[in-house]
Amino acid sequence: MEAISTDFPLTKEQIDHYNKHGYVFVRNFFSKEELEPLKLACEDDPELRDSRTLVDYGGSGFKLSVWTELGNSLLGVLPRMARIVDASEALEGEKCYHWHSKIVLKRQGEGEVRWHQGFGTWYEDTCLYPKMVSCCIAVNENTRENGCLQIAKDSHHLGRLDNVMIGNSCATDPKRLEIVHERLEHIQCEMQQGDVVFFHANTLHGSDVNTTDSLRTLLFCTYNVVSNEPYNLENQQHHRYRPLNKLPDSVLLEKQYEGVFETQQFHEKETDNSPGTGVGIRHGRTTKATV
Ligand SMILES: O=C(O)CCC(=O)C(=O)O
Ligand SMILES: [Fe+2]
Repeated sequence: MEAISTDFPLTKEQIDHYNKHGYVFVRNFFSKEELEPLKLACEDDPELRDSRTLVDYGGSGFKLSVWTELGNSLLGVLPRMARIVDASEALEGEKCYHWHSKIVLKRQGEGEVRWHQGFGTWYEDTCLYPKMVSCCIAVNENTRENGCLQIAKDSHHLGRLDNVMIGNSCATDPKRLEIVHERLEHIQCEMQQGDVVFFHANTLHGSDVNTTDSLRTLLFCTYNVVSNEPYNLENQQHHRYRPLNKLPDSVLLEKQYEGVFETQQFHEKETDNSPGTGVGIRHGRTTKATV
């Protein structure tokens, strides 16, 4: 059988930009037709089958739905598309597996995401290297007003920064963050439906509240390199290596999936994560608070 690969690989300039600055935008990576069923399903059920977990920093916080299982729903098919897997492997320079995916949907008044690095959490998952890449897909238009993702340019060169617990979650140490914000350029990831931004595990990012009355829907697909599987697999339900069987780029247009998220298995919703229980949500994973 012929190996499946994308017809639209990233260019050398795009890969160089990612390595230099810790992120790269690829406009129109997905077409509107490919993403419209997901956009409509999110509008129809913004609670995503009651799968959203609240990350509560004491303010509005934000809510996310996380999954690792890649079944036959649109949410299971999309992270396996050659277009996105080949791009992630080109950026990491190694074979990758699916770490997890999540939808961060912001309704009006929701969505403060304190600044953090993905590797803050994934380090705790016992990965040795920050060799993960996230592809953030604008499922609908993401603007400053509705709380688009924000990135600190070149911050992946800082290494892993310490975290502090705030509310039921963790965020980058505010003292160091202040200096980072003074010195590093701040990128507002405004995107049209179908645009994506890939960013590195150590790239600092956060976002503001959605001040509009429409939704802000962002889909994250995160990949780890195969050689960087967590070294401690005890209690590791979700992040073990599993072979990633790529699908042709055409699967979304040809609607080769069964429903959008009706059958999707999400990670269990956290129930007792109130501050003081000693349990903190680490952006998609519950762990003992360490700070
Ligand atoms: O949706 C956003 O704006 C950022 C969310 C995020 O960084 C996360 O869930 O780890
Ligand atoms: Fe994040």
